[in-house]
Amino acid sequence: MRTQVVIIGGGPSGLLLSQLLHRKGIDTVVLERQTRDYVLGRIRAGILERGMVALMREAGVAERMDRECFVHDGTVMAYDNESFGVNFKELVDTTVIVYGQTEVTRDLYDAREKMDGKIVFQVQDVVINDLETDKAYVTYRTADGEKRIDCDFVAGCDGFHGVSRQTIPQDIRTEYEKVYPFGWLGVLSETPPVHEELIYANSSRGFALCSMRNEKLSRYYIQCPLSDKVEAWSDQMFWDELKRRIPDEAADSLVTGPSIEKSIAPLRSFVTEPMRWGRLFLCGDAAHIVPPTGAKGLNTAASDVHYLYHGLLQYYGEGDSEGIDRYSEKALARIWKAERFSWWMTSLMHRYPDQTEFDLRIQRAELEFLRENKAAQTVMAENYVGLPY
Ligand code: RFL
Ligand code: PHB
Repeated sequence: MRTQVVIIGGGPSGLLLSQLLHRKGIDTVVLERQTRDYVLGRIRAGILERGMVALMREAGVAERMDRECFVHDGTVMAYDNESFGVNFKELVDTTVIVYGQTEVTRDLYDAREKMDGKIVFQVQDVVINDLETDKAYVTYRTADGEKRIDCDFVAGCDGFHGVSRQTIPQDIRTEYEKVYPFGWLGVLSETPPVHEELIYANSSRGFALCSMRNEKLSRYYIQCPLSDKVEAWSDQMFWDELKRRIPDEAADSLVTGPSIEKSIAPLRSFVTEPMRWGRLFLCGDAAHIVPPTGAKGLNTAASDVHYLYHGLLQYYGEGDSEGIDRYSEKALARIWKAERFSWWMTSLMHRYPDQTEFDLRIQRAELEFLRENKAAQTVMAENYVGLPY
Protein backbone atom coordinates (compact mmCIF):
# COMPACT_ATOMS: atom_id res chain seq x y z
CA MET A 1 0.00 0.00 0.00
CA ARG A 2 1.10 3.60 -0.59
CA THR A 3 -0.15 6.90 0.86
CA GLN A 4 1.15 10.44 1.13
CA VAL A 5 1.09 10.77 4.93
CA VAL A 6 0.97 7.89 7.42
CA ILE A 7 -0.53 9.16 10.67
CA ILE A 8 0.33 7.10 13.74
CA GLY A 9 -2.33 7.49 16.44
CA GLY A 10 -6.07 8.02 16.10
CA GLY A 11 -6.50 10.44 18.99
CA PRO A 12 -7.61 14.04 18.39
CA SER A 13 -4.33 15.19 16.75
CA GLY A 14 -4.14 12.31 14.29
CA LEU A 15 -7.81 12.46 13.34
CA LEU A 16 -7.87 16.23 12.94
CA LEU A 17 -4.77 16.20 10.73
CA SER A 18 -6.18 13.38 8.63
CA GLN A 19 -9.53 15.14 8.18
CA LEU A 20 -7.94 18.49 7.26
CA LEU A 21 -5.54 16.93 4.73
CA HIS A 22 -8.22 14.73 3.15
CA ARG A 23 -10.36 17.78 2.42
CA LYS A 24 -7.43 19.23 0.47
CA GLY A 25 -6.92 16.04 -1.53
CA ILE A 26 -3.92 14.77 0.44
CA ASP A 27 -4.14 11.04 1.12
CA THR A 28 -3.54 9.68 4.63
CA VAL A 29 -3.79 6.40 6.52
CA VAL A 30 -4.32 6.51 10.30
CA LEU A 31 -2.92 3.63 12.38
CA GLU A 32 -4.51 3.30 15.84
CA ARG A 33 -3.46 0.78 18.48
CA GLN A 34 -6.83 0.66 20.25
CA THR A 35 -10.46 0.28 19.16
CA ARG A 36 -12.64 3.29 18.43
CA ASP A 37 -14.73 2.62 21.56
CA TYR A 38 -11.61 2.53 23.72
CA VAL A 39 -10.41 5.89 22.40
CA LEU A 40 -13.88 7.39 22.96
CA GLY A 41 -14.01 6.02 26.50
CA ARG A 42 -11.11 8.17 27.67
CA ILE A 43 -12.32 11.24 29.59
CA ARG A 44 -9.87 14.06 29.04
CA ALA A 45 -9.87 17.72 28.09
CA GLY A 46 -12.90 19.99 28.33
CA ILE A 47 -11.92 23.49 27.18
CA LEU A 48 -11.25 24.49 23.57
CA GLU A 49 -9.40 27.65 22.57
CA ARG A 50 -10.38 29.76 19.57
CA GLY A 51 -7.56 28.25 17.44
CA MET A 52 -8.84 24.71 17.99
CA VAL A 53 -12.40 25.89 17.32
CA ALA A 54 -11.27 27.46 14.02
CA LEU A 55 -9.53 24.22 12.99
CA MET A 56 -12.66 22.18 13.74
CA ARG A 57 -14.58 24.57 11.50
CA GLU A 58 -11.97 24.34 8.75
CA ALA A 59 -12.10 20.55 9.01
CA GLY A 60 -15.89 20.68 8.45
CA VAL A 61 -16.66 19.04 11.81
CA ALA A 62 -17.98 21.98 13.82
CA GLU A 63 -21.71 21.62 13.29
CA ARG A 64 -22.54 19.75 16.53
CA MET A 65 -19.84 21.64 18.45
CA ASP A 66 -21.30 25.01 17.45
CA ARG A 67 -24.77 23.82 18.42
CA GLU A 68 -24.00 22.14 21.74
CA CYS A 69 -20.98 23.90 23.21
CA PHE A 70 -21.07 26.39 26.08
CA VAL A 71 -19.30 29.69 25.45
CA HIS A 72 -17.38 30.88 28.50
CA ASP A 73 -16.56 34.58 28.80
CA GLY A 74 -14.31 34.03 31.79
CA THR A 75 -13.44 31.89 34.77
CA VAL A 76 -13.58 32.07 38.57
CA MET A 77 -10.41 31.98 40.66
CA ALA A 78 -10.88 31.14 44.34
CA TYR A 79 -8.62 31.02 47.35
CA ASP A 80 -9.71 30.20 50.86
CA ASN A 81 -13.23 31.55 50.92
CA GLU A 82 -12.63 34.41 48.51
CA SER A 83 -13.26 34.38 44.81
CA PHE A 84 -12.96 36.69 41.84
CA GLY A 85 -13.68 36.49 38.14
CA VAL A 86 -11.25 36.88 35.27
CA ASN A 87 -13.35 38.03 32.33
CA PHE A 88 -11.61 37.04 29.08
CA LYS A 89 -14.24 38.74 26.94
CA GLU A 90 -13.78 42.11 28.61
CA LEU A 91 -10.00 41.84 28.95
CA VAL A 92 -8.99 40.43 25.56
CA ASP A 93 -12.27 40.25 23.64
CA THR A 94 -12.04 36.48 23.23
CA THR A 95 -13.87 33.55 24.76
CA VAL A 96 -13.26 29.81 25.15
CA ILE A 97 -15.77 27.01 24.73
CA VAL A 98 -16.64 23.95 26.78
CA TYR A 99 -16.83 20.91 24.48
CA GLY A 100 -15.27 17.68 25.66
CA GLN A 101 -12.42 15.86 23.96
CA THR A 102 -14.69 12.79 23.77
CA GLU A 103 -17.14 14.78 21.63
CA VAL A 104 -14.36 16.26 19.47
CA THR A 105 -13.02 12.76 18.83
CA ARG A 106 -16.47 11.32 18.13
CA ASP A 107 -17.21 14.08 15.58
CA LEU A 108 -13.86 13.47 13.90
CA TYR A 109 -14.39 9.69 13.71
CA ASP A 110 -17.88 10.21 12.25
CA ALA A 111 -16.55 12.64 9.65
CA ARG A 112 -13.67 10.33 8.71
CA GLU A 113 -16.11 7.45 8.26
CA LYS A 114 -18.41 9.54 6.06
CA MET A 115 -15.49 10.40 3.79
CA ASP A 116 -14.25 6.79 3.74
CA GLY A 117 -11.09 7.86 5.52
CA LYS A 118 -8.62 5.04 6.03
CA ILE A 119 -8.26 4.22 9.73
CA VAL A 120 -6.78 0.89 10.78
CA PHE A 121 -7.63 -0.03 14.38
CA GLN A 122 -5.86 -2.44 16.72
CA VAL A 123 -2.51 -2.22 14.97
CA GLN A 124 0.52 -3.65 16.76
CA ASP A 125 4.28 -3.41 16.45
CA VAL A 126 4.34 -0.19 14.43
CA VAL A 127 7.87 0.45 13.11
CA ILE A 128 8.85 3.59 11.17
CA ASN A 129 11.63 3.00 8.64
CA ASP A 130 14.08 4.92 6.43
CA LEU A 131 13.00 8.38 7.56
CA GLU A 132 16.18 9.97 6.28
CA THR A 133 15.60 8.75 2.71
CA ASP A 134 12.85 9.54 0.20
CA LYS A 135 11.58 5.96 0.58
CA ALA A 136 10.14 6.07 4.09
CA TYR A 137 7.75 3.28 5.07
CA VAL A 138 5.86 2.01 8.08
CA THR A 139 5.31 -1.61 9.02
CA TYR A 140 2.72 -2.94 11.47
CA ARG A 141 0.75 -6.04 12.35
CA THR A 142 -3.00 -6.64 12.47
CA ALA A 143 -5.07 -9.82 12.92
CA ASP A 144 -4.54 -10.31 9.13
CA GLY A 145 -0.74 -10.38 9.45
CA GLU A 146 2.22 -8.09 8.64
CA LYS A 147 1.56 -4.93 6.59
CA ARG A 148 3.67 -2.23 4.97
CA ILE A 149 2.75 1.29 3.84
CA ASP A 150 5.13 3.38 1.74
CA CYS A 151 4.75 7.13 2.21
CA ASP A 152 6.16 10.62 1.74
CA PHE A 153 5.85 11.60 5.41
CA VAL A 154 4.95 10.20 8.82
CA ALA A 155 3.00 12.21 11.42
CA GLY A 156 3.69 10.89 14.92
CA CYS A 157 0.40 11.60 16.73
CA ASP A 158 0.66 8.62 19.06
CA GLY A 159 0.67 10.32 22.44
CA PHE A 160 3.21 10.29 25.24
CA HIS A 161 3.66 6.49 25.24
CA GLY A 162 3.82 6.07 21.46
CA VAL A 163 6.65 4.82 19.26
CA SER A 164 7.20 7.89 17.08
CA ARG A 165 9.27 9.95 19.52
CA GLN A 166 11.45 6.92 20.33
CA THR A 167 12.24 6.55 16.61
CA ILE A 168 14.28 9.77 16.73
CA PRO A 169 17.85 8.76 17.67
CA GLN A 170 18.76 9.59 21.24
CA ASP A 171 21.75 11.72 20.28
CA ILE A 172 19.46 14.00 18.26
CA ARG A 173 16.66 14.23 20.84
CA THR A 174 16.68 16.45 23.93
CA GLU A 175 13.93 15.95 26.51
CA TYR A 176 12.96 18.49 29.15
CA GLU A 177 10.80 17.28 32.00
CA LYS A 178 9.30 18.36 35.31
CA VAL A 179 7.26 15.89 37.33
CA TYR A 180 4.95 17.42 39.97
CA PRO A 181 4.65 15.80 43.40
CA PHE A 182 0.86 15.29 43.16
CA GLY A 183 -1.90 14.13 40.83
CA TRP A 184 -5.51 15.04 40.03
CA LEU A 185 -8.35 12.80 41.08
CA GLY A 186 -11.15 13.43 38.57
CA VAL A 187 -14.84 12.54 38.79
CA LEU A 188 -17.46 12.73 36.06
CA SER A 189 -21.05 12.78 37.32
CA GLU A 190 -24.48 13.19 35.82
CA THR A 191 -25.27 16.27 37.89
CA PRO A 192 -25.77 19.91 36.91
CA PRO A 193 -22.58 22.03 37.08
CA VAL A 194 -22.18 23.93 40.34
CA HIS A 195 -21.54 27.23 38.56
CA GLU A 196 -21.90 28.60 35.03
CA GLU A 197 -18.15 29.18 34.76
CA LEU A 198 -15.22 26.98 35.81
CA ILE A 199 -13.96 27.48 39.38
CA TYR A 200 -10.22 27.02 39.98
CA ALA A 201 -9.70 26.87 43.75
CA ASN A 202 -6.53 27.11 45.81
CA SER A 203 -7.30 25.91 49.33
CA SER A 204 -5.20 24.96 52.33
CA ARG A 205 -6.25 21.34 51.65
CA GLY A 206 -5.02 21.51 48.06
CA PHE A 207 -6.30 22.48 44.63
CA ALA A 208 -9.82 21.82 43.33
CA LEU A 209 -11.49 22.47 39.97
CA CYS A 210 -15.18 22.58 39.15
CA SER A 211 -15.73 22.01 35.45
CA MET A 212 -18.46 20.61 33.23
CA ARG A 213 -19.34 18.96 29.93
CA ASN A 214 -22.95 20.08 29.53
CA GLU A 215 -25.94 21.19 31.63
CA LYS A 216 -26.38 17.67 32.99
CA LEU A 217 -22.78 16.49 33.19
CA SER A 218 -20.16 17.84 35.58
CA ARG A 219 -16.44 17.23 35.84
CA TYR A 220 -14.64 17.86 39.13
CA TYR A 221 -11.02 17.41 40.17
CA ILE A 222 -9.09 17.54 43.44
CA GLN A 223 -5.34 17.50 43.93
CA CYS A 224 -4.23 14.24 45.59
CA PRO A 225 -0.97 12.55 46.60
CA LEU A 226 0.57 10.40 43.85
CA SER A 227 0.44 7.41 46.17
CA ASP A 228 -3.39 7.54 46.40
CA LYS A 229 -5.32 4.68 44.80
CA VAL A 230 -8.54 5.54 43.02
CA GLU A 231 -10.32 2.53 44.62
CA ALA A 232 -9.69 4.05 48.06
CA TRP A 233 -11.72 7.16 47.16
CA SER A 234 -15.46 6.49 47.59
CA ASP A 235 -17.81 8.97 45.91
CA GLN A 236 -18.82 10.31 49.32
CA MET A 237 -15.20 10.94 50.30
CA PHE A 238 -14.61 12.76 47.02
CA TRP A 239 -17.64 15.05 47.41
CA ASP A 240 -16.80 15.80 51.06
CA GLU A 241 -13.24 16.72 50.16
CA LEU A 242 -14.28 18.82 47.16
CA LYS A 243 -16.72 20.80 49.34
CA ARG A 244 -13.97 21.59 51.84
CA ARG A 245 -11.80 23.09 49.09
CA ILE A 246 -14.25 25.38 47.24
CA PRO A 247 -15.91 28.60 48.48
CA ASP A 248 -18.83 28.00 50.89
CA GLU A 249 -21.39 29.37 48.45
CA ALA A 250 -20.37 26.82 45.82
CA ALA A 251 -20.13 23.99 48.38
CA ASP A 252 -23.66 24.76 49.59
CA SER A 253 -25.16 24.59 46.11
CA LEU A 254 -23.12 21.61 44.85
CA VAL A 255 -25.33 18.80 43.58
CA THR A 256 -23.67 15.43 44.14
CA GLY A 257 -24.45 12.04 42.65
CA PRO A 258 -22.80 8.77 41.70
CA SER A 259 -19.57 9.05 39.70
CA ILE A 260 -19.68 7.61 36.19
CA GLU A 261 -15.90 7.85 35.80
CA LYS A 262 -13.19 8.30 38.39
CA SER A 263 -9.45 8.34 37.70
CA ILE A 264 -6.14 9.75 38.91
CA ALA A 265 -3.80 11.50 36.47
CA PRO A 266 -0.21 12.40 37.38
CA LEU A 267 0.92 15.96 36.53
CA ARG A 268 3.92 16.47 34.30
CA SER A 269 5.54 19.10 32.08
CA PHE A 270 7.51 17.60 29.18
CA VAL A 271 8.94 18.81 25.87
CA THR A 272 11.05 16.95 23.33
CA GLU A 273 13.17 18.78 20.77
CA PRO A 274 13.29 18.76 17.78
CA MET A 275 9.74 17.91 16.70
CA ARG A 276 10.88 16.90 13.22
CA TRP A 277 13.44 14.33 12.16
CA GLY A 278 13.80 13.55 8.45
CA ARG A 279 10.32 12.68 7.21
CA LEU A 280 8.81 12.34 10.69
CA PHE A 281 6.85 15.12 12.42
CA LEU A 282 5.71 14.80 16.04
CA CYS A 283 2.33 16.30 17.01
CA GLY A 284 0.53 16.69 20.34
CA ASP A 285 1.26 14.54 23.38
CA ALA A 286 3.89 12.59 21.41
CA ALA A 287 6.07 15.72 21.67
CA HIS A 288 4.90 17.52 24.79
CA ILE A 289 2.80 17.24 27.95
CA VAL A 290 1.45 20.01 30.18
CA PRO A 291 -0.16 19.73 33.60
CA PRO A 292 -3.91 20.20 32.98
CA THR A 293 -4.25 23.35 35.11
CA GLY A 294 -4.23 25.75 32.14
CA ALA A 295 -6.40 23.48 29.93
CA LYS A 296 -3.67 23.47 27.29
CA GLY A 297 -3.11 19.76 26.47
CA LEU A 298 -5.53 19.34 23.60
CA ASN A 299 -5.10 22.95 22.51
CA THR A 300 -1.33 22.63 22.04
CA ALA A 301 -1.95 19.45 20.04
CA ALA A 302 -4.21 21.56 17.81
CA SER A 303 -1.58 24.23 17.23
CA ASP A 304 0.92 21.57 16.09
CA VAL A 305 -1.70 20.22 13.68
CA HIS A 306 -2.20 23.77 12.36
CA TYR A 307 1.51 24.28 11.61
CA LEU A 308 1.96 20.82 10.08
CA TYR A 309 -1.21 21.06 8.00
CA HIS A 310 -0.17 24.40 6.52
CA GLY A 311 3.40 23.16 5.96
CA LEU A 312 2.11 20.13 4.06
CA LEU A 313 -0.32 22.24 2.00
CA GLN A 314 2.58 24.52 1.03
CA TYR A 315 4.68 21.47 0.12
CA TYR A 316 2.08 19.62 -1.95
CA GLY A 317 0.39 22.73 -3.37
CA GLU A 318 3.36 24.95 -4.19
CA GLY A 319 6.32 22.58 -4.02
CA ASP A 320 7.72 24.80 -1.24
CA SER A 321 9.21 23.03 1.79
CA GLU A 322 9.60 26.18 3.96
CA GLY A 323 6.57 25.33 6.16
CA ILE A 324 7.66 21.76 6.91
CA ASP A 325 11.30 22.79 7.29
CA ARG A 326 10.33 25.35 9.93
CA TYR A 327 7.65 23.15 11.55
CA SER A 328 9.66 22.25 14.64
CA GLU A 329 10.81 25.82 15.25
CA LYS A 330 7.31 27.33 14.84
CA ALA A 331 5.54 24.67 16.90
CA LEU A 332 8.08 24.78 19.75
CA ALA A 333 7.97 28.59 20.00
CA ARG A 334 4.29 28.37 20.88
CA ILE A 335 4.58 25.17 22.94
CA TRP A 336 7.10 26.66 25.35
CA LYS A 337 4.78 29.59 26.07
CA ALA A 338 1.92 27.18 26.83
CA GLU A 339 4.33 25.17 29.00
CA ARG A 340 5.20 28.33 30.92
CA PHE A 341 1.57 29.26 31.43
CA SER A 342 0.57 25.76 32.58
CA TRP A 343 3.52 25.63 34.99
CA TRP A 344 2.62 29.09 36.32
CA MET A 345 -1.03 28.26 36.89
CA THR A 346 -0.09 24.94 38.49
CA SER A 347 2.39 26.67 40.84
CA LEU A 348 -0.15 29.35 41.72
CA MET A 349 -2.99 26.99 42.59
CA HIS A 350 -1.50 23.86 44.21
CA ARG A 351 -0.08 22.91 47.60
CA TYR A 352 3.40 21.42 47.32
CA PRO A 353 4.72 19.02 49.98
CA ASP A 354 7.86 21.13 50.54
CA GLN A 355 6.17 24.56 50.56
CA THR A 356 7.34 26.82 53.42
CA GLU A 357 5.30 29.53 55.14
CA PHE A 358 7.24 32.00 53.00
CA ASP A 359 6.22 30.19 49.80
CA LEU A 360 2.58 30.24 50.90
CA ARG A 361 2.69 33.99 51.55
CA ILE A 362 4.15 34.54 48.10
CA GLN A 363 1.42 32.41 46.52
CA ARG A 364 -1.24 34.37 48.35
CA ALA A 365 0.34 37.69 47.36
CA GLU A 366 0.30 36.61 43.75
CA LEU A 367 -3.39 35.66 43.96
CA GLU A 368 -4.20 39.01 45.57
CA PHE A 369 -2.21 40.84 42.91
CA LEU A 370 -4.11 38.95 40.22
CA ARG A 371 -7.36 39.83 41.89
CA GLU A 372 -6.56 43.56 42.02
CA ASN A 373 -4.51 44.12 38.90
CA LYS A 374 -6.00 44.40 35.44
CA ALA A 375 -2.64 43.99 33.68
CA ALA A 376 -2.03 40.70 35.53
CA GLN A 377 -5.52 39.49 34.63
CA THR A 378 -4.95 40.46 31.02
CA VAL A 379 -1.78 38.36 30.90
CA MET A 380 -3.70 35.42 32.31
CA ALA A 381 -6.62 35.96 29.92
CA GLU A 382 -4.37 36.19 26.83
CA ASN A 383 -2.74 32.91 27.72
CA TYR A 384 -5.90 31.11 28.79
CA VAL A 385 -7.81 31.85 25.58
CA GLY A 386 -4.73 30.78 23.61
CA LEU A 387 -1.89 32.74 22.07
CA PRO A 388 -2.26 33.40 18.34
CA TYR A 389 -0.77 30.82 15.94
P1 RFL B 1 -3.68 11.03 22.53
O1 RFL B 1 -5.05 11.51 22.80
O2 RFL B 1 -2.92 10.36 23.61
O3 RFL B 1 -3.81 10.05 21.28
C1 RFL B 1 -2.73 9.23 20.86
C2 RFL B 1 -3.31 8.00 20.19
O4 RFL B 1 -2.24 7.20 19.72
C3 RFL B 1 -2.51 5.84 20.00
N1 RFL B 1 -1.23 5.12 20.04
C4 RFL B 1 -0.79 4.34 19.04
N2 RFL B 1 -1.32 4.01 17.87
C5 RFL B 1 -0.60 3.18 17.06
N3 RFL B 1 0.61 2.67 17.41
C6 RFL B 1 1.17 2.98 18.59
N4 RFL B 1 2.37 2.48 18.91
C7 RFL B 1 0.48 3.85 19.46
N5 RFL B 1 0.75 4.36 20.68
C8 RFL B 1 -0.29 5.13 21.02
C9 RFL B 1 -3.26 5.88 21.33
O5 RFL B 1 -4.06 4.72 21.53
C10 RFL B 1 -4.10 7.15 21.16
O6 RFL B 1 -5.38 6.88 20.63
O7 RFL B 1 -2.75 12.20 21.97
P2 RFL B 1 -3.12 13.49 21.04
O8 RFL B 1 -3.96 13.08 19.87
O9 RFL B 1 -1.84 14.19 20.82
O10 RFL B 1 -4.08 14.38 21.93
C11 RFL B 1 -3.59 15.02 23.07
C12 RFL B 1 -4.68 15.08 24.14
O11 RFL B 1 -5.29 13.82 24.28
C13 RFL B 1 -4.07 15.50 25.47
O12 RFL B 1 -3.18 16.58 25.33
C14 RFL B 1 -5.09 15.91 26.51
O13 RFL B 1 -6.12 15.00 26.67
C15 RFL B 1 -4.34 16.07 27.84
N6 RFL B 1 -5.21 15.96 28.95
C16 RFL B 1 -5.97 17.02 29.25
N7 RFL B 1 -5.84 18.16 28.52
C17 RFL B 1 -6.60 19.21 28.79
O14 RFL B 1 -6.48 20.22 28.10
N8 RFL B 1 -7.52 19.16 29.83
C18 RFL B 1 -7.69 18.02 30.58
O15 RFL B 1 -8.52 17.96 31.46
C19 RFL B 1 -6.91 16.90 30.31
N9 RFL B 1 -7.04 15.76 31.03
C20 RFL B 1 -5.29 14.77 29.69
C21 RFL B 1 -6.24 14.68 30.74
C22 RFL B 1 -4.46 13.66 29.42
C23 RFL B 1 -4.54 12.49 30.17
N10 RFL B 1 -3.61 11.42 29.86
C24 RFL B 1 -2.77 11.49 28.70
C25 RFL B 1 -3.34 10.33 30.68
C26 RFL B 1 -6.37 13.52 31.46
C27 RFL B 1 -5.54 12.42 31.19
C28 RFL B 1 -5.77 11.18 32.02
C1 PHB C 1 -11.96 19.59 32.26
O1 PHB C 1 -13.12 20.00 32.14
O2 PHB C 1 -11.68 18.39 32.20
C2 PHB C 1 -10.88 20.57 32.51
C3 PHB C 1 -11.14 21.93 32.38
C4 PHB C 1 -10.12 22.84 32.63
C5 PHB C 1 -8.88 22.40 33.00
C6 PHB C 1 -8.61 21.04 33.10
C7 PHB C 1 -9.62 20.12 32.86
O3 PHB C 1 -7.90 23.30 33.26
